[in-house]
Amino acid sequence: MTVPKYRELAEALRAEIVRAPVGSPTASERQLAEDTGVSRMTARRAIDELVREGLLTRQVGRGTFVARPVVSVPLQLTSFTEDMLARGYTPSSSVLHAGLVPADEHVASVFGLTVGSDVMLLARLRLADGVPIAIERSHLRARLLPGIEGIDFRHESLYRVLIEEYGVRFEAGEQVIRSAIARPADAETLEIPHGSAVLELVRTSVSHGEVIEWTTSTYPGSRFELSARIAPVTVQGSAPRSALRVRR
Ligand code: 16G
Repeated sequence: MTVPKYRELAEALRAEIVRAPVGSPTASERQLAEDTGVSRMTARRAIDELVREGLLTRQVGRGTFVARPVVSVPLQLTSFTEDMLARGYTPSSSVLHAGLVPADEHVASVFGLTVGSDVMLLARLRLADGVPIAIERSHLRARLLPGIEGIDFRHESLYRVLIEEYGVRFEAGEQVIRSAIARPADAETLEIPHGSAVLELVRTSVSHGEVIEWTTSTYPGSRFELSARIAPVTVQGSAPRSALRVRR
């Protein structure tokens, strides 16, 4: 079956949109037709398709713009793999570091371990359809996950491994969200300009009352939004803990 030309063009544009900041202008129909050698009709159909999908928005008399962040991360205990698949992207990872490290004071206090205990450090660049989306640095309670340092995480979901290989399922978690400026090396890895704003999501996941995972996910600020379901408070005093803390 041959793919219609406009679909091919829409696919190519989708790959560009995933990198583009929200609100940035896209090429006009005429420009697109000229640049790619397709008819204006084909260019229009490709743009129409992306407008229908909600990736682009048309503003009369102004042009077409990137409509909203391509990745909208729900505030739930889901994995990167699940989040990306749910949005129609193919997730993959490039492993930046994987191995046991001694817990420093901060890591030790997060896990309730003594300083110097072995923890697994897994640092990954996460990609969607081959485009860098986030850097994730996960510390994991190594003692409960024997052999985890030997797993090849290039093609593996951490959460799948935890559930299927180790029977670890998270029953609770806490997520802190903060803004920061990308470290120079991270900016390069994420292919964003030096000094760009990033969103850091720090997740602490708990199973059977013990912290198993402590992960910092760094996302380019221009490409993301977070969404959370707002539930009414039903029982007095049972509201989820949520606080705006001042960072020092
Ligand atoms: C998500 C989690 C991260 C977890 C990862 C596992 C956030 C902010 N963070 O990115 O804590 O380690 O999923 O993904 O959502 P994986 O199972 O695809 O490896």
